[in-house]
Amino acid sequence: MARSTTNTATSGNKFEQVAGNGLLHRRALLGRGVAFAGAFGAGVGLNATGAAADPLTEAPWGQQPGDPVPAYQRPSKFAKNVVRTLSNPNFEPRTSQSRTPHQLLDGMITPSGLFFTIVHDGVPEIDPAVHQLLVHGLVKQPLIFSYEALLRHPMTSRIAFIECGGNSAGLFSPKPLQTDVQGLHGLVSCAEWTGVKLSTLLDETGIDPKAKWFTAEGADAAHVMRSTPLAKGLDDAMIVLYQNGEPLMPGNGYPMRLLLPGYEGNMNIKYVRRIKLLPKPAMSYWESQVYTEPLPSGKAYQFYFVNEVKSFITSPSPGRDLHEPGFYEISGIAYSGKGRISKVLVSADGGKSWGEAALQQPVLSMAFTRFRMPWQWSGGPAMLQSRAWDEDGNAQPTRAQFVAARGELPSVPPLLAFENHHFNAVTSWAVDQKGQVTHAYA
Ligand SMILES: Nc1nc2c(c(=O)[nH]1)N[C@H]1C(S)=C(S)[C@@H](COP(=O)(O)O)O[C@H]1N2
Ligand SMILES: [Mo]
Repeated sequence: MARSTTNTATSGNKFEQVAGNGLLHRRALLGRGVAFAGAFGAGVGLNATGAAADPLTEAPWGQQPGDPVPAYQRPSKFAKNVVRTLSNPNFEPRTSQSRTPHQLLDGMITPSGLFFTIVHDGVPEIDPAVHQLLVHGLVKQPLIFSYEALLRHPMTSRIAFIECGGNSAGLFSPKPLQTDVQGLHGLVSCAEWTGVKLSTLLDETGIDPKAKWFTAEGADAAHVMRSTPLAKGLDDAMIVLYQNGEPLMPGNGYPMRLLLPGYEGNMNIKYVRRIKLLPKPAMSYWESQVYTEPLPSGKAYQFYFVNEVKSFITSPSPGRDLHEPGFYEISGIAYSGKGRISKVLVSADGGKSWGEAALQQPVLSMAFTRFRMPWQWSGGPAMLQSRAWDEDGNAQPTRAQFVAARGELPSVPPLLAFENHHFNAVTSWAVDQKGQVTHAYA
């Protein structure tokens, strides 16, 4: 059986190069099978007689019946490394984070079991028959909603990402931390959420015109509480009951959570038990002590709500090395808390030249957008970067622009430290001649 590594992509000159170091025009992705023949290296041809015997030889799984399907299916044992990493596996009394393995996933939806989690005081085991949601404060008529009562309300669904303000905090380090996408950017995920719009519940309670803000508070021991402008509450805030079509996972807020599309993670209160309308922010511990940052200017970075436009390449990436020169698809995730992604540029030469990536449809507001870029790796050193723009006109900053505005830490911080929040600058992956991929600052 012949293994074809012929490089038709360059020898036939079938693909238009759009930027330096082998970036090809995105139209090369439009299913041109003939042009791609042999370009993948791993494509295996038939032997001289055309016999296709080998792939059809019966393996053990073709010779006897398999196992019954369990009531709730788990991934194949051969995909057992596609799991979250846990920051606090021994469950010491502190915050626990679990990080999404983006380098091993594709598409725009994060499976419920791999959605990142941050729990400040463990995962509560909440009985939905007992849990209640109180809506009070500056309302005309305070109301209590049971889980059952919410299930009888009109529901809506939307796809939205949630990102912890501390995601990518490791990139504040003056030296690039050597870890994978999961370690650097694993505190963001995207799901389909279904629930009752907060505006529907506030229609029932009525609103006192003095109300300008609301607080949301969780029923777990941490009782995380944050203040949000009421305008956001009346716009697209949702009391979520379902995640990717199934009841919320315990780590993500079962039986109900607040979703504030595009607003930083900790405002999306899980296990929500109270919504209280107020004339001004509550200045809770969580917003005045925790999610407030000193800026180089001496001012405080506080009440920043929106997760700014951001992107990163998930493949190739550290741990997903290249094994031989030839064609590769560069793939990654882009998102913005300010709307749809309008454009993603990719560079293979550390930002000297850029080509426009293909955006996988659908491109939705405040959701992950998968981008794809065809690349002909010559076998030489490369520096891969992605940079995103959103429909609101915001550009993802380069690292130099970001450090000038926000500063970097004087020493290497622990990977999961939250000293600094809202890192959204360009990430760079260095590819060496062996095809090994490492984190770099270009
Ligand atoms: N009640 C409650 N809500 C909470 C938290 C918590 O510990 N308890 N963690 C917050 C933080 S810091 C983040 S980033 C998001 C994470 O949501 P997820 O765990 O569903 O990904 O939930 C927020 N809401
Ligand atoms: Mo967070």
